[in-house]
Order: sequence, then structure tokens, then C-alpha cells
Amino acid sequence: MAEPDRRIPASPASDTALALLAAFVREGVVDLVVAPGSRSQALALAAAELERAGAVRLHVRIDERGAAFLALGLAVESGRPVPIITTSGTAVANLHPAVLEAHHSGVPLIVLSADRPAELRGIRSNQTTMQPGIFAGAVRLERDVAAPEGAAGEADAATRLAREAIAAALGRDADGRPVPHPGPGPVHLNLQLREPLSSATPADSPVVASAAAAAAASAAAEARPDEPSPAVADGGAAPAHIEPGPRTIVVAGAGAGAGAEEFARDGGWPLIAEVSSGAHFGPNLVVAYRELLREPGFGDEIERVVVFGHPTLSREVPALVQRDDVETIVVAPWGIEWFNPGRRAARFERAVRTEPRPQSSEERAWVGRWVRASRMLVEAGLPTPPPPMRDGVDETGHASDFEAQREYMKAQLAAMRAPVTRRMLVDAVWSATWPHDRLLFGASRLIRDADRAVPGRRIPVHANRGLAGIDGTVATAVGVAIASQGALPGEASAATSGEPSGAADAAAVAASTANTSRGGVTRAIIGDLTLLHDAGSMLLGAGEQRPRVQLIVGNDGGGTIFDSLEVAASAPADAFDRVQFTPQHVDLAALAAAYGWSYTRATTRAELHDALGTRVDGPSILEVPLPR
Ligand SMILES: Cc1ncc(C[n+]2csc(CCOP(=O)(O)OP(=O)(O)O)c2C)c(N)n1
Repeated sequence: MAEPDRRIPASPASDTALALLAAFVREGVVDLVVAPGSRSQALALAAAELERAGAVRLHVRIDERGAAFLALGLAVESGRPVPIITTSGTAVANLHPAVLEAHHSGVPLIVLSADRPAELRGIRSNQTTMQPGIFAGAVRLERDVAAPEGAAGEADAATRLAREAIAAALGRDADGRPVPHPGPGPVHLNLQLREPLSSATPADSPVVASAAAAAAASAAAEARPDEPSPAVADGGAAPAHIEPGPRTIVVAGAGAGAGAEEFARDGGWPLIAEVSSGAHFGPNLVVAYRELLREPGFGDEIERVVVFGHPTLSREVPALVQRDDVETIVVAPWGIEWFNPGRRAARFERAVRTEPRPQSSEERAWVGRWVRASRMLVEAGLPTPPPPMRDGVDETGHASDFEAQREYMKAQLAAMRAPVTRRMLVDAVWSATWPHDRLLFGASRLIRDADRAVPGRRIPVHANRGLAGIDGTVATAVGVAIASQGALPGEASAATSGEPSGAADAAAVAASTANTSRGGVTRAIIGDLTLLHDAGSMLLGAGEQRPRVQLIVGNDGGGTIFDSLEVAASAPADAFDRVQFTPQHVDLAALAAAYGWSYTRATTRAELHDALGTRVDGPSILEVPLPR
């Protein structure tokens, strides 16, 4: 590549861009996401420079919508704010879906949108629109920053801006104290930039060097938890004491975390924990809660419910919370809104505790009844296993009755050849996932099937339940995979011998951080429309990381979640299919091949188990045909 042209005049845009991004690194940022553009070139080139120096992990995507969901996945998994850099115009609007999800889920996403200087707005300048305020009330902090002019103090101002942005994204005040409302979430810095839009960064830039040193120091200090860290562990509030007494149920929705399970155990109360709550485990877990909440002797005996997180997967939980004879306590360390269906909840707490204590026999019976009944209901939904071969086996263990042996083998074969059902799929993927893996659910039928069926297991599960969109799921999964598997930037540079000196080396650094031994596999269970909605996010450009991510696509030819709505029975079948089911016949093998992903198809139980038992070495699709 040609040497940078040193005659290009110094660019205040570049100086400020580098100062800003380096300050982000010093504040703990590890990942930067860039989508290319002209107005944003100073930011993009500064990001590349920081990557070259080993100060950040850089991820480049051409589609801003996918780029923003990638940033969301990285932020959710790492617990760190992730800046995303875009050019002006429609590029910024493409971030909106992920910004909204981040707003509702409390994910620290930092939008850095390049813009023309204010005087060029409103006069039909090319690619210029009303970027300030574009995310309306969905951001924790918004700044429309005047174009740098090369004046003294601009680098310091950029540093202060980065600090302010990080604090707001993490839901903290200027002194680092948690601010429970609105809590963590997205931030928008709209950066006006004027020409010259960039200039070369000197090879010995002290700003780059200080960022690299900061990254190396934090990589060295980093503990390596096996579970994703929450953006804000808790709001720091003193927990309110919840007295024993009423017949209580604990509910854990999305984002609840393991604390909900501990609370249920301390109180000795049954636990309804949605599959993506982070609390779907433990001795008090009630999986078949939908049925039991409707069952006399169970649901109707509840006197109090303590809700953690954001329950979204059933109608029964909101119905329970709205009952006149149930006292509801809603617990959330932070957030923009309280969970309050029907506005019936009477008590809201930032944190709660209850004392573990010996339980009365009545209390033990209460929790025992729920757990036992749930287990029986869940087991009733499992296929009957082939009967064990008893007849025809002599005392030495050899089969002497060949007829019995043949029958047994036939039953075994039939079980292995059984077509995959939704229940079989979610059970198999659930039990193939271990704590060092990550599991992500798309927003449709399969997450509900899993929520109804899978047993307690303490594994990291993610789902974009803030707004439950089917958009951006592929990108989110890739982000979760990269953040859980890639080496930290300081480590990456330490592991690379010699000084990297150009784009090829940058690609080598990126490649070296891919597929490291850290972490396991990220699996995403999604519907076919959810895959196709975000198929563009399968594009991993040359030199980009290719994490171990497996998209397990339950392909039923369209959106079958709508089949369970009342309208499915009343609407004309052809109209319903056309506008709700939306049939598709995409060749997923060809799609995978086009993007360079590996592809497998599993139609039977045996094929599914083989596919899940096969090592995942990079991006891959496992297609599982399902009946409608
Ligand atoms: C961005 C967005 N658009 C539309 C919807 C409404 N929606 C919910 S589920 C669904 C269909 C999903 O189909 P698929 O991924 O194939 O899963 P299945 O229903 O077959 O389980 C749609 C369109 C949504 N949640 N998000």
C-alpha cells in the first residue's frame, strides 16, 4: 500500500477522533464497531490505528443495522460499553432497532454518528438530515458536538465527552454511583466534522501508545469469568427485607439473573424462571408453570408474587400479577420502567433479600407440590423411551431370544429415525450447552417451546427480549460469540510477535484473535424468518473474526408462531398464510455457501445428536426442518 500522503493538512477531525476513541479505551472500551463512510473517516481510521496498536478489537460491517446489533451482542456479553461509528444520513437511522433494544434492555451502546457542521444543515446538503434527536427518548445521553477547529483544549474536551458517555451508558453519575433510573443504556454522540475530514496519524502517536498501554494493563488485570458479566451488577441499593408468611411465588423474567434463584431458595418459594432469565435452575424451579398457574390448588392459592426482570414469554404471568387477591412486589435494580401489567403492582424495590430459615411443614409442602407437579407434567411431554430389553437375555448378558432382540433393535432404530420435533430440538440443544458455551434464542416459537420444557441448568442464555424483535438476531449471536471467545486486545498484541506494520498485519491480528481457545460455542436457536430477516449479518468481511457460532434454524417454512393466535382460526386461510405466515422456500445450504458458512442439515433424532456432537470450528448453520 502507498505511504500516507504527508502533504494532507493536519485535520482537527482526526485529532479529535483519535483523542475520543483513545479516551474510550482508557475508560475500559475493548470493542469498536465501524461501518464505512466518508464523513466518519477520521473516526474509522482512528479505530483502525488503535486496532493496529493492539488497543482495541475492531469489527467492520457494511450494514449499519447488523453492525449495531453486533455491538449490542458484544456489549451484552462483555458487560462493557461498545461504540459504533457510522457516517451521516440513513446510516444513522439504521441503528435505531438496536438502539431501541438497548434502551429497553439496558445495554450500553454508544452511537458515534458523523455529521456535517451545523451550518450545512437545512440547505439540502448531501447526506444531511436531522441526526440530533433522531433516537428521541431512547438514549441516556445525547450530544450534538460542534466540529473541532484545531483550537487548544479540544482533545481534553473529547476525553471529558468520552467519560461522560461511558458513565451515562453504564447508568452512573459523574462520581461513578449507579443511577437506577433510567439505568444503563444507549448514548448518542453526534459529531459534526468538517474538512479536511482526516489526516494521517503519526506512527509514534503518544495518544495511540497510551491507549495501547491502557488496554494491555486492563487485559492483564482482567479476571476471566466463565459467565457473561452484567452491564451493571446491581444498582447498589440496600435490599428491602421480604418477610415470610404469605404463599409466595418468585418469577424471573429476562435479565433477572442468578439472584432471583438464590432469593427463591432462601425463601423456600417456588421459582418460575423464564428460559432466558439467567435463573432457570435450582431445586425450586417450576418449568410447567403455565399449566400450574391455571390449575386449582396451585395458581389460585398464590397470595404473593415477587417479580424479577422482565417476563415476556407467557400470558399467565401478567394475568397472575393483575389478580386482586395477589400482592405483587416488583424488583429491578435499575431500568426505564417497572414491570406493571394492569398497573396493579403495589410495591417496587431496587433490591430484596429474605433470611434463609427453617421452614414449616406447610411451607415445605407448598414448594414441594409445585416442583413435583411440574416435573410430572414436563416428563409427560417426553417421548416414551423404547422398553428395556429384559426378555431373552441370559444370566451372562447374552441375548438368547433373538425375536426379543430384534424387537428391541427395531424400537431403538425407530427412536433414532424419528423426525425432529420442536421439543426434541430444544431439549437436545439445551443439554448440549455447557457453562463455557453461550445459548441465544430468537424471538419466536422455539424460545417458548424451550421455556415450557427444558429442565434447570445453569448456563448463560441470552435473548433480545427488550422489544422481542426478530431483527438483528444473527448479528447479536455473532457479537456474543466474539465477545465470549476472542482474546482481549492487549493479549492479542502480546501474542503477536514483532510490531505489526500495516493492513495485512492488522488482519493478522484480527485473525489471531479469532477462534482462540477461550470460551466454547455460541449456539442460536432461531426460526427461518428470523434467519432470513438478518441474513445480511452473515457477511463477515475479509479479515474479520470468524467465531464459533452455530445458527440452529428450525425451518418450518414461515412464521408459525402466528398459527397459535385466535386469528388463525377465523381469517381466510390463504390470506392468513400470505400476510401472517409469509411462506418462504429459500435454499439455506446455498445461503450458507454464499457467505462462506458451513452447513449441516438434521432431520432425525440421530442426525440432530450427531450434528450437535460435532465440533463447531467457525460460523455454521444447522438446518432442522420442522413441521408447521
Ligand atoms: C422486527 C420484527 N418484525 C416483526 C415481528 C413480528 N414477528 C414475531 S415472530 C415472527 C415470525 C418469526 O418467524 P420464524 O423466525 O420463522 O419463527 P417461527 O414463528 O416459525 O417459530 C414475526 C414476523 C417481530 N417480532 N420483530
